Amino acid sequence: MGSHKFLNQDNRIFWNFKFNKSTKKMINIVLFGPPGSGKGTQAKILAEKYELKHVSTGDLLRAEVGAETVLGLEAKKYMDAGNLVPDKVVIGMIAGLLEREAGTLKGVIFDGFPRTVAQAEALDELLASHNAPILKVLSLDVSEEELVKRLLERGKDSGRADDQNEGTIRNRLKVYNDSTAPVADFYNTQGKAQLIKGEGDIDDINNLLCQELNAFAA
Ligand code: B4P
Repeated sequence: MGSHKFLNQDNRIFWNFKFNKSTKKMINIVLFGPPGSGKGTQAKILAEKYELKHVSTGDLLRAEVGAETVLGLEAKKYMDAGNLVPDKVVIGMIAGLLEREAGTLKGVIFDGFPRTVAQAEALDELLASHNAPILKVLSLDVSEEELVKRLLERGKDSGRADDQNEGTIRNRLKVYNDSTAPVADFYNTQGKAQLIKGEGDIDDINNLLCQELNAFAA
């Protein structure tokens, strides 16, 4: 069993993360929540702290859009309207990534995936073939008004079409309530979901998330 030490801003070691090198069991976490809840923000920090791969389907899709691939051109119309890109496309992207990289990774923080129950079922199957299930689903809890405020604020300089107007943002929240919120129930029945307060200082929220991940650092 190897351990990894991390430094906080005062350069004090605050975390010993033990990774079982003999079994190479992956540490796979889902960061869950509505658009604007801080998934992307927190996933970046956690991935760096724990040396896990940050997999954001939103970022992967935006890269395809930017490169004007066939997949990107198809995805763009869904994204700009605040709708979900079809499951088949997103699951295919994740399957490809795991196929290429799973053997080399300590673990993954999934950000923005899964977003439907069909995606969650597909992810369970994909990970079963690597004998590396999702260990924990950390779900960020933020009020709808705060979400709208954050996304409109980001829209001022993100250049993201889906952050530009309140109608599109409200549609994303409706899609979340209709299609994505049931994913939390899916993981609840597996006893893996944990609600985390997602409002307040970014560092304070990060500390709450770290406390949960601590359970895997025995
Ligand atoms: P994503 O890129 O996942 O977009 P998001 O949900 O808006 O991002 P996120 O929630 O991570 O943003 P964050 O809170 O970090 O998806 C975009 C689109 O891609 C989807 O609508 C869909 O069309 C498509 N897509 C992606 N995945 C898919 C899938 N699996 N299936 C189908 N379609 C898919 O940041 C929000 C803002 O809040 C930032 O400006 C940040 O600075 C700020 N913020 C964060 N924490 C804060 C805090 N504590 N206080 C104040 N502000 C905070």
